[in-house]
Amino acid sequence: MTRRTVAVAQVGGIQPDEDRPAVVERLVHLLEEAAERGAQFVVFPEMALTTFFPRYWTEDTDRVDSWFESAMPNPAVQPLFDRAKELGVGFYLGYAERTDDGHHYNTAIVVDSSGGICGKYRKIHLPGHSDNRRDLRAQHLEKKYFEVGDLGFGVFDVDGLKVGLCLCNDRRWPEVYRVLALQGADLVVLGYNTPLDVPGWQEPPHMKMSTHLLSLQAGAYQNSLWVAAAAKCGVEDGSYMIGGSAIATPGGDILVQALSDSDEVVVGTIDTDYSEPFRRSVFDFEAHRRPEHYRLIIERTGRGEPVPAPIP
Ligand code: ING
Repeated sequence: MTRRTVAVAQVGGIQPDEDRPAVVERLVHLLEEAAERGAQFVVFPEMALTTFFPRYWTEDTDRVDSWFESAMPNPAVQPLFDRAKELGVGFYLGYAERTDDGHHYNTAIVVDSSGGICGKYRKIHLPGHSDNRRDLRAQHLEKKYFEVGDLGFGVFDVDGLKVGLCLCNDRRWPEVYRVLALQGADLVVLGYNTPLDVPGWQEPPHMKMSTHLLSLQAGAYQNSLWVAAAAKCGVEDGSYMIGGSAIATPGGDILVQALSDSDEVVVGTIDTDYSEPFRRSVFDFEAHRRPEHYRLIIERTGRGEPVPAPIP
């Protein structure tokens, strides 16, 4: 059995002119509160160091470069790594990554309690568009600024807990949790930035929150694992993003959920034993899954015609 006290560190809006040291100071304060409340692992949001810049169209490469980290850790983020190590707390952090050979990813890392990076993920499901839709109130240009991740969906040992990583839109795709569950993940962690105003899909506002929570609960329940999700939320440069940071249980319940849409720490204790009854019954993968009938999931990308099924 592994019990781990996990904190989800929800971060309120980061304004375009907020510099890295100021942002990192906020993250350190959230980390300290989490540690004070017994947390051993802290989940920060996606792109936790900058404003959600994919809302802007720009061809100013210097401005774009200013949003990306070319090393991790780096001097601006080092205070977070140092404080976490002092407190003996591991963490998940999302940020925009520029590689030495010029690739750009929406990235997340996990750091263990000794301060070492023990896992990395580059976002695979990039929502939105890559063209300039200047007529829109808000654009969602992740396909312009980021390349599709090249690291797959990985599960990493973080101080004895098997932690699967993903980011934001990934949480809406059931394949993600299943691939991580098939690797034995005890806990899936993710950060997200979910604007109310997303091009092409103006669902009623309440559905932004309901589909977010549904995605966490379904992923957790259908794969008998814990899910911890941290929002960057509130108003950023006039654009509202939902909160709803939460921990979902392997039974599909919500263990804890943030109340606000600003900086807020929520803490819950997860227990890997709690997954066992589900894994030994309804979701005993070995006993019940029939991959030979799931071929279409791999063979097709989009919707197609029904597969002719002979009627015996
Ligand atoms: N954000 C959003 C998300 O999946 C989105 C994009 C919002 C897609 C609402 C569809 C509906 O939460 C990111 N960054 O993926």
